[in-house]
Amino acid sequence: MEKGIQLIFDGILEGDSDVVSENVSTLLEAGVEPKKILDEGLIAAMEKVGQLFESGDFFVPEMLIAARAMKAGLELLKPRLMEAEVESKGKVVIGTVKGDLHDIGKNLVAVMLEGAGFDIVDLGVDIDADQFVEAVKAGGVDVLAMSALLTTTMPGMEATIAALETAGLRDDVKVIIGGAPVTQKFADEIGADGFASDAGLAVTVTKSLLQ
Ligand code: B1M
Repeated sequence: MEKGIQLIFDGILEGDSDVVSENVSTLLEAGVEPKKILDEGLIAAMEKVGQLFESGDFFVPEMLIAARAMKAGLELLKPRLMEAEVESKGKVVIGTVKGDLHDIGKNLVAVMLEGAGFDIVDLGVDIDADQFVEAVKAGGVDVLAMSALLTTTMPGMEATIAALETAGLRDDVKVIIGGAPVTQKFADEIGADGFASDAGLAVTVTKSLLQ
C-alpha cells in the first residue's frame, strides 16, 4: 500500500482525524485519484474496523471515533468526487431506515448522486416509513433511496414500500436500496426497483431507472 494511503488507513483505525485529513490533503495535492484514496484508504479502513469489531478487538467507542476520522477525510474528498454537472437530472430523497444510525455509506451515495447532477433531499438517519412517505408527498421526487447497515433494520425498507403503496404513491417514484447487508435478492423480494452495492453503482442504477 502507498505510504500516504497506509497512513490514512492507520489514522482511521486509531481514530486520528488530523492524520487522516493531513494525508488526504497531501495525496490530493500530489495528484492521487480521489477514488483511489476513498477505496484503498477510507473504505478499506472501515472494513477493517468492522472485522476488529466482529473479533471483539474493537468496541462501539472505537467504531465511533474511526467513523469520525473517516468522515473528516470524506469531507476533503467530497468536492473532488463531485463532477461539475449543471442541469438537474432529477430529485432524490435519501435516508437511512428506522432504527439505523449508520450514515457514512448513505452520505457517500448522496455525494456521488449530487456530483452526478441529482438534487438531493437528505432526511438523515433513523427515518421511518411515514417520514419517507411525507417527503415523497412533498412532490417532485423521482427516486426514493434507502440505506440500511443492520440486518435488523432492513425490514424498514419493505415497510416503506408498503407505506408508499398505501398512500397511492408507489407508481410516482422509483425505489433504490443499498447498504452492506442488502442484496439484489432482497431488493427483488421487497419489490424495490433497484439495488446497488456501492456508491458509484448507485449513480449508474439511479440513472438507468429514470431512462
Ligand atoms: Co455498526 N455495525 N453498529 N456502527 N458498523 C456494522 C454495520 C457491523 C457489520 C459491524 C460488524 O459486526 N462487523 C454490524 C452489523 C451486523 C449486522 O446487522 N449484520 C454493526 C453493529 C452490530 C452495530 C451496533 C448494533 C453495535 C452495538 O451497539 N452493539 C450499533 C447499531 C447502532 C444503530 O444503528 N442503531 C452500531 C453502531 C455503529 C457506530 C455508530 C459506532 C458506527 C456508525 C457511525 C456512522 O455511520 N455515523 C458504526 C460503524 C462505523 C460500523 C462499521 C464498522 C462501518 C460502517 C461504514 O461506515 N462503512 C460496520 C462494519 C462494516 O460495514 N464493515 C458496522 C463504510 C461505508 C462507506 O460503507 O456503509 O457499507 P457502507 O456503504 C457502502 C455500501 O454499502 C453502499 O455504498 C456505500 C459506499 O460504497 N451503500 C449503498 C450504502 N447505502 C447505500 C444505499 C444505496 C446504494 C448503495 O442506495 C440507496
